[in-house]
Amino acid sequence: MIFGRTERGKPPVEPVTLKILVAGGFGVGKTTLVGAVSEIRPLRTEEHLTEAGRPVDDTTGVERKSTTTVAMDFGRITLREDLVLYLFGTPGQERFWFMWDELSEGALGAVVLADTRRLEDCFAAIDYFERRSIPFIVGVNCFEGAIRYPEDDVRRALDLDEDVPLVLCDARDKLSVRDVLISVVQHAMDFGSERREPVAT
Ligand SMILES: Nc1nc2c(ncn2[C@@H]2O[C@H](COP(=O)(O)OP(=O)(O)OP(=O)(O)O)[C@@H](O)[C@H]2O)c(=O)[nH]1
Ligand SMILES: [Mg+2]
Repeated sequence: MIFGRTERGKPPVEPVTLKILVAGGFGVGKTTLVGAVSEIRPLRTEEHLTEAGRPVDDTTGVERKSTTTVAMDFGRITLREDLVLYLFGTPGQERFWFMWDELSEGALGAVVLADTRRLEDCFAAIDYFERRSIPFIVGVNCFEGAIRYPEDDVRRALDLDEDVPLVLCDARDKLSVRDVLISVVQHAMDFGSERREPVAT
C-alpha cells in the first residue's frame, strides 16, 4: 500500500496524520462532506444567512440553504489504523476567503467540490491551489435534479490539467466521501514523488 510509513513487522507507533482541505464555491456541500465522514463531532462555524446578507449571499441553486460557514469546518477520519486525516472545510463565500491562507498552511492536498449547476463557483478555488502548487482533485457533488454531464465535458469546462483527478461523489454519503479522500491522498502522494524526482542534467 502506498500510505503507510510503518516498517513491515513492527506495530504502528503513531498514525501518520495528514491535513486535507475541502474547498469550493458557496453551498457546494463542503460542510456536508466533512460531517458525513467525521468520526468526531465536526466543529462547525455556521452562521444564519439573513435578510441583511441577501444582496451579497448568492443562494441561487441552494435556495433552501439557511446557514453558511464563516470560518471553517473541522473533522477527522481514520482511513487506516496508521493513517488519519484532519479535514478542514473552507468557507465558500468570497468575503471569508481571508481564512484560506491560514487554513492551507501545512495542507497535503485539497478537494475542490463542484456543483455542475454552478461550475464557475469553483474556479477561484482551482486557481488558488494551482498558484500555490497544492495538489488537488475535483469532486463533483451530484445533487439530485442536476444534469449529469460526461466527465470529459466537466474537465473541459473547468480547464483541468489531465493529471488532476476528477471524481463524482455524494457529499452526504460516507463511503462516497471516503473514496474522494483516498483519491486526494493518492494524488498528493503521486504529486509529491513526481516533484521529488531528480531532474536529469
Ligand atoms: N441533494 C443534495 N443536497 C446536498 C448535497 N450536499 C449538500 N447538500 C445540501 O446543500 C446545502 C449546502 O450544503 P453545505 O454543506 O452547507 O455547503 P457548504 O459548501 O458548506 O456551504 P458554505 O459553507 O456556505 O459555502 C445544504 O442544504 C445541504 O443539505 C448533496 O450531495 N445532495
Ligand atoms: Mg460550509
